[in-house]
Amino acid sequence: MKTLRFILGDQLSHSISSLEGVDRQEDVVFMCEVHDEAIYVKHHKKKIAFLFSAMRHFAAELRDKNFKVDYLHLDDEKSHTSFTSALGNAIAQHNPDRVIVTHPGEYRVLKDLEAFAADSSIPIEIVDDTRFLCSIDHFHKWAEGRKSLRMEYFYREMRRKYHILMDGDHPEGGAWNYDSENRKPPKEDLSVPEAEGFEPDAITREVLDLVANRFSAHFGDLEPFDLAVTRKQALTVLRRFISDKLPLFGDFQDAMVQGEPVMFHAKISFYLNCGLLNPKECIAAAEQAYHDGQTPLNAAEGFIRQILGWREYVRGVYWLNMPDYAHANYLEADRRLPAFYWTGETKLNCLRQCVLETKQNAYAHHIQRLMVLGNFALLAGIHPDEVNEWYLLVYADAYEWVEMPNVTGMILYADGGYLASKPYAAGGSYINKMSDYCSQCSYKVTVKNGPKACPFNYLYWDFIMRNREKLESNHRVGMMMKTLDRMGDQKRDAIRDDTKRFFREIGI
Ligand code: FAD
Ligand code: DLZ
Ligand code: SF4
Repeated sequence: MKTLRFILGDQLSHSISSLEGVDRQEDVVFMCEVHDEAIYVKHHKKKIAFLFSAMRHFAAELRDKNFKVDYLHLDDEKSHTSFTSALGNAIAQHNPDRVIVTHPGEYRVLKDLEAFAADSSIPIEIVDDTRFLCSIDHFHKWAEGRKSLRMEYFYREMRRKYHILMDGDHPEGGAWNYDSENRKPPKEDLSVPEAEGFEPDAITREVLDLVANRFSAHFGDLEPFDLAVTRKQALTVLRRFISDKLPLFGDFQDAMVQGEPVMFHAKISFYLNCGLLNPKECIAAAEQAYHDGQTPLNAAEGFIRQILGWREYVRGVYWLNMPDYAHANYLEADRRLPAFYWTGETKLNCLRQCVLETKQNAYAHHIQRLMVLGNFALLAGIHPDEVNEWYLLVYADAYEWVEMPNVTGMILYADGGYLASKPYAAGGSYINKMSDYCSQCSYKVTVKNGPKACPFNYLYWDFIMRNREKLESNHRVGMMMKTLDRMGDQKRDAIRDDTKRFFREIGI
């Protein structure tokens, strides 16, 4: 049976389920660069270049393995604007008996494919994405009947199921989680090993020219470009991380240092999410490093939890709750995103650093995304649509299945506490403890009110006051309510006045 095997840009794995049982003589692998995917949000230039280059390299590897590959370049004369028009054309051209595609990562793409399938004269089979350790069905079953879904319990089940860091029936070392050891502030003399970088080859150069010509109005710096674009290169990044950085990953997981955009993080999300790396091999590499005595348990467990726990969990939450999740706005946040999220032009040094690094690298590490950029969006009450769009387009690892739960659930509390047990809201002292940003800021982190005060300080209390009714039922915020009640009216008025003045100043 002649089969057209449709591979999307984030499915660049040789073991992808849509290739299972492939007949290299008869079947055709179809891949396409389409305009709509690049502009449905105006992705960072580096993100488009990364993905197109990785797609072209992947197609070349398949051809080397004697697959028949039909690859549509964005600048081909016969290029198409959407997946479905490109697919329709490929069916007409190759005349297959059926199409097989692996389940897409985004709800809108799934719906388009389902609509296309309903009108198609040949079967369009959408098969499970077996790269994930928890299938969408399994997550549905796990979630059934639970009032609230907590990542920690899901994670423990996954540890047991795959027997990862287990000592018989018990967690290795006696505890499931070593986060209490993982919150060290940065030391002054901290030396961060250099990350792996790769010279662009001819394929990447061609893509860089294409993106420079076609997407110059998009956010972000296209060059320098040194990302891995093949599986071989991505494996080098993983190996270097395991040997050079993993031992201190846990200790400095929450630390931020000016001029160190990656710290002890792996910077592998780009590769994991488009398929150049497989989550199972990343987990196995970290577990092996622990068993070989090369990395401590708090580091290996902390890293494994991100992939086996958080990554799988947010995907489950996404598919369980779409399409409603996209409209969640529990706190009724309605402000616009400040202009400095695009330019980096702000006196708040922490935000300036995180935005500028995002602009340069299409990357920021987790704590920058969560406790600086995300914390500000939460405290300022930015509308979830604005925040989701920003996160989806600025990061080269962003696909809706992973971006949206992190934004809507984790940073904005827009799902009312479904994903996060409390809002990740913090004043300036948290950022000061975990970074060196404040010593280089024009605001004073120790000052609570007035024009010199760190805006996070009054924004925090204004956020609590504004959302009091909605947060009161959360016992983890209860302490904050008591502190608020002990403040005098004068103090509360000063907080409100500072907040209003600040919002006026930044034009939101
Ligand atoms: P490391 O810190 O080295 O962690 C290793 C891996 O664990 C990551 O590569 C990633 O695959 C996984 N991981 C860690 N935290 C999470 C998490 N919260 N959710 C899912 N996977 C996780 N991650 C994305 O891959 N795409 C996104 O679009 C994305 N958007 C985010 C938006 C916000 C507001 C926040 C707070 C987090 C977001 N994350 C996203 C999660 C996390 O910040 C990134 O995965 C991480 O920064 C990627 O860098 P790394 O590979 O160096 O990660
Ligand atoms: C992000 C992206 C971009 C910019 N371009 C393409 C493309 O031209 N072709 C493609 O197959 N995939 C692209 N992607 C990734 C898709 O948006 C991704 O496959 C879906 O978001 C997953 O459902
Ligand atoms: Fe950010 Fe406030 Fe510190 Fe400035 S003082 S860097 S605004 S936390």
